[in-house]
Amino acid sequence: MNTKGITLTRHILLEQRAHPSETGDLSTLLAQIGLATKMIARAVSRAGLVDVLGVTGAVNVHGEEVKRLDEYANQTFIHVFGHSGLVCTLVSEEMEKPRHLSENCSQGKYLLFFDPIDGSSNIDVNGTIGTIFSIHHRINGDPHGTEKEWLRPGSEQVAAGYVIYGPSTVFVYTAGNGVYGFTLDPSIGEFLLSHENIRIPARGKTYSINEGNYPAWQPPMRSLMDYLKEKDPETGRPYSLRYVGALVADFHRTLLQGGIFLYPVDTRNPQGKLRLLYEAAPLAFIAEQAGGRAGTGTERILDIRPTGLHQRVPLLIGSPEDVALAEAFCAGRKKRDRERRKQP
Ligand code: AHM
Ligand code: MG
Repeated sequence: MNTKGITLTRHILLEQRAHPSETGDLSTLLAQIGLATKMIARAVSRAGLVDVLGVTGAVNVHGEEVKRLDEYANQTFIHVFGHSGLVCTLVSEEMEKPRHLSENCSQGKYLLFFDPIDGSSNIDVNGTIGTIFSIHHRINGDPHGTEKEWLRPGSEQVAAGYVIYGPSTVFVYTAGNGVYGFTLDPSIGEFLLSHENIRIPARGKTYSINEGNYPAWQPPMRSLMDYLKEKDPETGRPYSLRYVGALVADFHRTLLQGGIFLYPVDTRNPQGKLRLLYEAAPLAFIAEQAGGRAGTGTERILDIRPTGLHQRVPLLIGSPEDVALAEAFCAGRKKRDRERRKQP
């Protein structure tokens, strides 16, 4: 059946009928994320006209300045889910501690992890930004939740997704049965199916990384970047560099066109920069569902058992062959292979 053009809500209901292990609650929850992100998209589209540009003056748990739009988007999620009855706990990049929505905890079955505005440094220059989310089941009835409940590996996610606020607003999600994308039609205020069953190409032609950090990387990462820039048409090199500086935007391009996004460890970020629970894990779930791969260089992202809510990890994500190549460099293998080939 051609379902192109159907609404997000209808798509979720059809999916649920085909895979009935979840109740209608997950559909409602995803639809509510759709509502929250439509509200954020409206603020983003009028950012220069309404009072959402600039900083609040506060500093978040990561030591970063909180932008007004970060605060607005975070509050929007809290308002939308405050009376939903579905989500007991919210964990956000903008909140040091989990936020319990106690009125929901008697029946709310889910935990929601989110980065309300990803790519905040793009806000004031009308650059692309996004929202990322990850949904887990609660595992016990404790009304206040426990660390054990929050610190779960990405492999246990029920659903995950992101919204990209670019020239158009696009909602991409997986509930473990493929990856689907919906474009917001602002004239009717609905997300409509535009990208059916997204599959990532096996390899791409671009790499995406903050090259300004080159001197601060470890030697294998520098070697990988040198290798990708060498001319060798047989292996599709040199690769082109693309870097928006908003993970959602760089990942979305990589998902649709192939290639690799990397945020490795460096001397300033010895654990990596990106956060596991609401940045790396949800995108890793989407990447794998689309046939891609996501790791730290030595470990699969979805296997990591978190030790802290705002834990950071190195992230290598994208086309399976490109990520495998990067992992070979991290393990010191590729360099040796190359040197061997060059010997007479
Ligand atoms: P944010 O969620 O606070 O905006 O930070 C995460 C962002 C990612 O979107 C992006 O990939 C990365 O940080 C860019 O970092 P850098 O400016 O160091 O290249
Ligand atoms: Mg972010």
